[in-house]
Amino acid sequence: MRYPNSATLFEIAKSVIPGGVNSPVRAFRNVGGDPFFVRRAKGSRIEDIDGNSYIDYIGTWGPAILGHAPIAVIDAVHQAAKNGLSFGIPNEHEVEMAQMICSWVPSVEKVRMTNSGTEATMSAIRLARGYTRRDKIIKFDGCYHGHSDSLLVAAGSGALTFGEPDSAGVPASFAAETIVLPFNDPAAVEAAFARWGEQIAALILEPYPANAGLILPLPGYLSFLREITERHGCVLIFDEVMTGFRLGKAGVQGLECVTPDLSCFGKVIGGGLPVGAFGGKAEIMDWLAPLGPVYQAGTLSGNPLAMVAGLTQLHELEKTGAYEKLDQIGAYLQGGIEIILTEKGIPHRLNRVGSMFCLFFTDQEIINLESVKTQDMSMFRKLFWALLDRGVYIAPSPYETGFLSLAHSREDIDFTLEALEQALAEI
Ligand code: KE4
Repeated sequence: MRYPNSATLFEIAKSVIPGGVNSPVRAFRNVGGDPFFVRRAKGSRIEDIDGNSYIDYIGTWGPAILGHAPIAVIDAVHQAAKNGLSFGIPNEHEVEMAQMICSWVPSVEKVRMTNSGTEATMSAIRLARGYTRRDKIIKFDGCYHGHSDSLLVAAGSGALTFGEPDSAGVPASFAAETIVLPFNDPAAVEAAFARWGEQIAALILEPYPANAGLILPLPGYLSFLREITERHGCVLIFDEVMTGFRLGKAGVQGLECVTPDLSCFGKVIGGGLPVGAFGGKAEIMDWLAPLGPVYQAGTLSGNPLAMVAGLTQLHELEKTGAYEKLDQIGAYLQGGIEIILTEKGIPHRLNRVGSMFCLFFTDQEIINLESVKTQDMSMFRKLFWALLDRGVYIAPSPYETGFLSLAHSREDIDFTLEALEQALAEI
């Protein structure tokens, strides 16, 4: 069925889908106005049903690291689909995926596939609670780990976008087991362990928080978290749903040489199809059913199409220089933006690691959620629309992180920088 334009389709969507979207951040509520509807995507570009084309700096929130619709992934999924769409029976592709994750991420001795990042983090928390027989968990203000009840407390991403970091519907008794601390504040962590030490099952974090914009840990902070959790018998969980396989073969834990007990993954390992995974020490993972008493399951977990899509994508990333290329194109974008904003005397912080970046209109150092909130939101909203009008699509919220892909060319970056110059002149 073809619709005349996004505006008409959005009205229809709102009549049958809450808010017209299947995930809140897509609703453009933080920037005002209505979302467009996409018709197709290829490489670094997306096209909407209104005939507009944009350079895409979201990449479906992380999975499209090769760019959209990479032919190798399309072909592999097409071939696999001919053998069946889902089995609910062990299949070779899920074993190959598990072997690949264990091979790329040294801290992962065993791994279980899920169908989303939310399932991965929810399951990792349940596993840590079962393994330690403790109930409390620590998370950090602004970190987003999906929408499971225990973790939808002071969350980032879409929750933060709507200023509702604590969702309705989460029983106070659940939220009471979640201790929320400011990021990059060792004293706060020390105090929490001094008060609840032996009750804390797990400490979970995005090692590079990217759901309140991109925040980087202060030097030594991740090692400090590793030491204090070790000291208290607390399971350290790195949520690398976004950073895993994006910032290098071993994600942040590879860059920082800090080894968590459990890790969560998603996005890139599904090649755009629904996926999640959690893994780590076999001693902990073996507490999962059917071996152990911690139940966890999923009809489509390890399904052949998501596994084949993810495996094909990872094999492409294994090719020489893939991560170096991502870093180079990221540096080219960062350098260009810095020159423009510095020349115009616009206060800003631009955080970037490899192909992940985030621009904040503030002169404050970005070290935690509070510093993120000092940014000029109005300036961001104006820039979002001015860039969209010029064919550049950035995240519709200042609490998100931008992504580059191997399909982004220097010409795309030059086009983007020109659009930025013009946009800043307008707003
Ligand atoms: P999903 O359940 O959306 O697959 O994954 C949840 C999740 C867990 N952990 C981290 C670090 C994540 O970034 C996410 C999901 N990321 C957001 C983007 N900020 C998904 C976008 C959306 O909610 O629509």
